[in-house]
Amino acid sequence: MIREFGVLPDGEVVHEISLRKGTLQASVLTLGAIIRDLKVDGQTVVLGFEDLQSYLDHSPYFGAVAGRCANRIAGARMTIDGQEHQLDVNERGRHQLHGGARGFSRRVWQLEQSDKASVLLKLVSEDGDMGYPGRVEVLLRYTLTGTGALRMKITATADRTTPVNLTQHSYFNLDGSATILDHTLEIAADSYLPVDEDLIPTGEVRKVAWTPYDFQDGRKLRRRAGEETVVFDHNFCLSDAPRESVEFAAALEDAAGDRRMEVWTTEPGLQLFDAGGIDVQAPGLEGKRYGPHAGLCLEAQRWPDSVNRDGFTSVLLRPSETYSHVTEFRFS
Ligand code: G6D
Repeated sequence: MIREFGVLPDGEVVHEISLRKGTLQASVLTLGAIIRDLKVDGQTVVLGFEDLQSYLDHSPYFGAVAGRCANRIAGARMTIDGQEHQLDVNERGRHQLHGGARGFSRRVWQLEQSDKASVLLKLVSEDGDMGYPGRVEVLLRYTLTGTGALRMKITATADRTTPVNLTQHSYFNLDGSATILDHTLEIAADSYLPVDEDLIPTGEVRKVAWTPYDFQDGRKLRRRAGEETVVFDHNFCLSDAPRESVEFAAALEDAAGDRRMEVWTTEPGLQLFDAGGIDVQAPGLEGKRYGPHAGLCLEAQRWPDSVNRDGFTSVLLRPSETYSHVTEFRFS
């Protein structure tokens, strides 16, 4: 089902597409390719809003697809094939976050096709968009599968060499409780990227063993004694480079252990952000107030700030290549 969700100040119409398959129901917006709502057996498992204005005024990227380059680019600058590019600055007055002020999460995507369980969206990002070189065409399909998963498949091409690194930025909360601190999270990563005071990777790849970042055997998000100041807003290293097909990345279970979500992805990195700093000043889905730790993001992507790090696998997309990314959220 497709309905008009709202109209942007510039007159552009935002549509909502409702999908359904088995125990899953999803609502997708053409604004930012946002997953507005996702229900498993009738239980809402993501954070979102009921109205368009709240997305424009209050959303910390709820459910959106972040790009052209997800996460931070240090100094909002990069050099490609010897040419320096100044990107749009939208983070702490000096960096870029999630592709700039009008990144992909703030754009209205074209609705190409939809049926009961899937939707295909397209976005064209013109040469110079947010400071990036080259025109990029992105195709994204969300599918509810017969096996209880939401699958996102993205491909992109460019007419000039440019970085492309997209991620799905849903905030999950599997039981609707006030915080996810009693959810248990497992991440299949034996190392992570430490960050500086601006949350930008320092370049070091550090082992998680004997640190609060060891999620290999599963741990609750709630900080243990001595971890009171620990922040979870880091990239976990799943592999060095993208994989051909999806592999297990993470598993999240609600406090009672009744609902489980697994993340499977082709991407080499997983940004864990447990939203300690959010305090959303507008009612969310079902009238909920979203305070600190109301949900957590498991953002599959290539490693942050790769454009400025020789040691990280390149995120550059060349005109002869196709960017490809598949992430699945599997529920049981
Ligand atoms: C991302 O890692 C970042 C966070 O630091 C940011 O605050 C959030 O998006 C909005 O997950």
